[in-house]
Formats: sequence, structure tokens, C-alpha cells
Amino acid sequence: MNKTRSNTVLSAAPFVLAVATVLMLTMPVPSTAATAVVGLPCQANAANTFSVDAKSGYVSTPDGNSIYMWGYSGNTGGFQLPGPMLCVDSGVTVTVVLHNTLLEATSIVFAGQHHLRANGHPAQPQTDSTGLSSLTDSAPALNGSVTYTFTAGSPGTYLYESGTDVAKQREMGLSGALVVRPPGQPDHANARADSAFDTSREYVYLLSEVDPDMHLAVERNRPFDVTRTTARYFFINGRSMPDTIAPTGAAWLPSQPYGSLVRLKPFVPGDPNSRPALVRYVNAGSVNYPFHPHGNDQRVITEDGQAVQGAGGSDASYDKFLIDVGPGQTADTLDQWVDSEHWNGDANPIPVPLPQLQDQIVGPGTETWFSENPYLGGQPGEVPAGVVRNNQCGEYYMVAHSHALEQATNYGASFGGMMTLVRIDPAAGCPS
Ligand SMILES: [Cu+2]
Repeated sequence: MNKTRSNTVLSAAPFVLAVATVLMLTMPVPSTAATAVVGLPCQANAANTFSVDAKSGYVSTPDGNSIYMWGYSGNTGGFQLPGPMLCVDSGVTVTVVLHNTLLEATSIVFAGQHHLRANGHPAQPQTDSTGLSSLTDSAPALNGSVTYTFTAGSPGTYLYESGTDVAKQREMGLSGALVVRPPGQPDHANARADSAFDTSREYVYLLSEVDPDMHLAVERNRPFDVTRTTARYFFINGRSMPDTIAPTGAAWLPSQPYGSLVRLKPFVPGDPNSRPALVRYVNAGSVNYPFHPHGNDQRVITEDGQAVQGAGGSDASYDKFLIDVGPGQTADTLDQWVDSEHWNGDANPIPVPLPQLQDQIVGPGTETWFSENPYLGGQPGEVPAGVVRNNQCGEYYMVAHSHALEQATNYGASFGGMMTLVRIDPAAGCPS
């Protein structure tokens, strides 16, 4: 959307404006239900023991398609994509029991973790008459199981995914995020003091893609050349825009539980409670996803589970305009709205006048859209009588999306796919 800081101005400004306009014209403003999930929807327990089923199910895409997927789901409830977000402390012993309901063997690789064991013995690559069949011990098809244990690695974010027939099974959806926290410091991203974040504003972007032709072939048990995939859908946490901005746990996305609408609060200088949000990027796909959060740059503080620091622990974190996450890689970033120039705590983050009615688009119902204006919101009394205001409390939205623009589509239709919104709430907060 429109930029207020010179370091974020894109050469593709017309595109950005187009995105902004399209979004304003087509997007319902996300609602925050009373049951809204605050913070990361972690699975965590004192025993650090988890049980997941590898199973099949379906996800929906914004264009009305339904896609056959495989995924790691909990033992209770239905299929979900991606796998549960597992949260543990660094150094603890973690147990993950994988139960396999699929028609072929599958497994889980826990990259970056230590002392990996499977069914009590050191985890090993598997071979058969054709050569390497799995990067680690697998659970046999049709109700086989395997129990993995490991010592959680250094604090950060990790991908867990299938190590069996990886090109196929990863594409089918067998992946998830593992969050490792510094012991006793759940409000820090890593062991560094400067990694503190607001725990009510912690997010995962698990990025992946789907070739629906391949998924249809797998569903119908037909052969498919996995070296010839052409992705048509691009997911953040198993959803495509605009589903990405729907709440976590949205009832109408029963197998896609995780939203990715990031909510920020403006930075308050001198307030020790004014902490940034934490966004954890995980690439669960096979290509790079050059992800661009508009507005302020994000500060990269952890990469692949390692704090970004130099010799002697010197701070080597850096601000980044575009977070380019490679396959299997992760990056943790602090995200804070710093705009003391324009935002002094009042409801309107950008001091722009409300557009005249003739510059607004009203309808098709009672809603109003302000074209090409960075400020979405009129408050009661500012908008014409009988017209619904565009936002809830004077908040402000920016787009965040893959800058490989074919990844910001739903089967070729712009804009969608790997795209979400960042919402900046007024300093006083929102009632909901
Ligand atoms: Cu952009």
C-alpha cells in the first residue's frame, strides 16, 4: 500500500497501489470474534510428548476449489493443514509418536534437533532394493507407527517434514513448524536479551505451494512425475489470501486452522512494555518465497534456529525489506510499527482527511471503500449516515506477500495466494 517511509518505497509502486486498491475493493475487513486466538496456537505439554496422525483430507481454496492433501493431524478431531505447531523449550527431551493412516510409509525429519532416536535406537536413513527409501525411520503404511525422541535444539523455529519420498510427500502437505523457546523465557525468541517480544503478537508463516494436478493424481492413485510439478496455489499456514486473514480457528475453514493476520501496536518510546511482534517464517516448499511485509522493515534476529550474532555475542541482527526464505529454512523477525513522525497515539495513524463522498465507492451493500487512500477508517460521525465504517477502531492495514508475483495468485488470478495483511492497531487498542 502507500508508503510513508523512503526505505520501503517500491519501484513497483503502481503494482502496490493496484494491490491496495484491489484489496480495499474486494476484502471484507477481518473480524475479531470474541473467541479470537491471541498469540501462537501452540501445542505444548509438561511431558513434551506429542502424537500425530499422518492422514489425508481436503482443504479449500478461495476460488472454490477443494484439494486432496496429506498432513500431520492430531489424534482427535479431523484433518488439518499444516501440522500442529509444536512448542518446546530448548534442551528438553521431546517425544513425537507418528501414527500412519496413509497407504504408503511415511516419517518425520526433525532438522536442527539433537540425539534423534526412533523406537529407541539412533534414527537411521532407510534403504530398500531401489536405494535410499527414507531419510529416517518410517512408520509403515496402513496403521504403522514410529516413536521419535530428540533433544530440542537451540531456540528458534524449525521445519518438521516427511523424510520419505520427500518431493511427493512434502508437496502433499506433510510438514509443520516446531518452535523452540529459551528455557524460562517464553517472551524471548532466542537466548539474547534483545529478542524480547509481545507474546500476544506471535505468528508463524509456514509457506508452501500446491500443484493440484499432482494431488488429483495421488488421490486417484495414478502415476505422476514429481519433477514436473507446476504450482497453482500458494499457502501461508495452509491458506491462501483472503482466507489468510480469517481468524485462527475460523469455523468455515475446518481443516485449515491457522490464520496469519499479523497485528502490531505502534511503538511507544520509553515504555518497557512496548514490545515488537514476532513473525516466524518457515519454508515448507521446494522454491524460495521472497516475502515482503510492507511498511516498516522487519528485524531478522534468528536464522535456522541460530541467533544472528557475531563473535562474543555481538548483535548482528539486521533490518530487512524482503525476507527471502529458502526451502527448509526459517527466519525469526521482530516487527514493530515505528512511526513517531506521523502517529502520536491518536486513532488516525496517518493524518489524512477523509475522502469526499464522491471519491468513495459505496456498495454494493451499505459498506464504503476508499480508493487509493492509506487510511481505511472513518469513525462514527465521520462517515455518511447509514454507511458502515470500514474498520473497527481506526486501525490501519498493510499487505504482506510473496514478491514472486505468480505466488500471489490463486490459480493465476491476482491477487491471492501467498499474501496476508498486517494490521496496526491504535495505541489505545481496539475494543475487540
Ligand atoms: Cu510488496
